[in-house]
Amino acid sequence: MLSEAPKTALIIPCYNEGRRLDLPAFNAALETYPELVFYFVDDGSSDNTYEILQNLSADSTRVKLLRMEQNAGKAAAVRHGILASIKDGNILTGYWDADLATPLSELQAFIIELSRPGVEMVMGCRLAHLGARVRRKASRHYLGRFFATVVSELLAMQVYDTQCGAKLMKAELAAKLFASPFISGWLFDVELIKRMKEIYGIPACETKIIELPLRQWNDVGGSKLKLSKMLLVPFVLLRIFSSRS
Ligand SMILES: Nc1nc2c(ncn2[C@@H]2O[C@H](COP(=O)(O)OP(=O)(O)O)[C@@H](O)[C@H]2O)c(=O)[nH]1
Ligand SMILES: [Mg+2]
Repeated sequence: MLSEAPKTALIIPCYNEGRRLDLPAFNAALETYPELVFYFVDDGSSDNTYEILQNLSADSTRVKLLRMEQNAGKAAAVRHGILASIKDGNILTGYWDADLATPLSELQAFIIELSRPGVEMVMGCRLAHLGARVRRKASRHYLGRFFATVVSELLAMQVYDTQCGAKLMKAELAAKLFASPFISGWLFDVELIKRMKEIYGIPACETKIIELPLRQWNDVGGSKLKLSKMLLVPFVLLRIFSSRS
């Protein structure tokens, strides 16, 4: 643990996560990181997600609970939480998938990277390598690698993994990147990098953004990403890259 960790917010978007939320893991992280505040955003869930989160937030002042009246998609839910976390004066803010596919034990490495001069955004990177435990189904891995290669060509930047659901950044940067709504519901990570490139240019982005190879990443079952959404990827990318944000 860092001795002087900055006030850090993690937005946890939750859509029908009642069966996947690992409450002990979230509570353990609150003990490990005294400066950490969770912002859970219930995105119009139709299961008992909101009730579970109400109980969790009743037990800690460092668990905030936000709610979208209707299901608005991951991008809108994350944006809602990020804007609230900036208003509350957090120094670092970011988002983390509710299924904890990236375990919260990885967070410390993100915070350490952000303490290095010039670093403004840290993105988890699912790079399977010796010494790490990164396991993905072969189909998701190859689809993911194909997608990442196309996106890095479109961005003209060597990004290895835009879609990992664990990202942390300086709140000052987040205020710029999340200022306006996103085109896409769940490819907004690509839009974030595109926005950053438009603000700072490629050379600066290559030092301000760090991809952090995770030591552990688990392919948690129960993904809500449906094949129908995957088939729309080319069209969504076309919209993203033909627009100016
Ligand atoms: N707000 C919101 N979050 C969603 C939606 N669908 C998925 N999520 C959240 O996005 C994160 C990743 O979702 P998951 O189903 O694990 O996707 P995958 O691991 O990328 O296949 C989780 O925190 C989900 O609760 C949605 O429609 N709205
Ligand atoms: Mg997942």
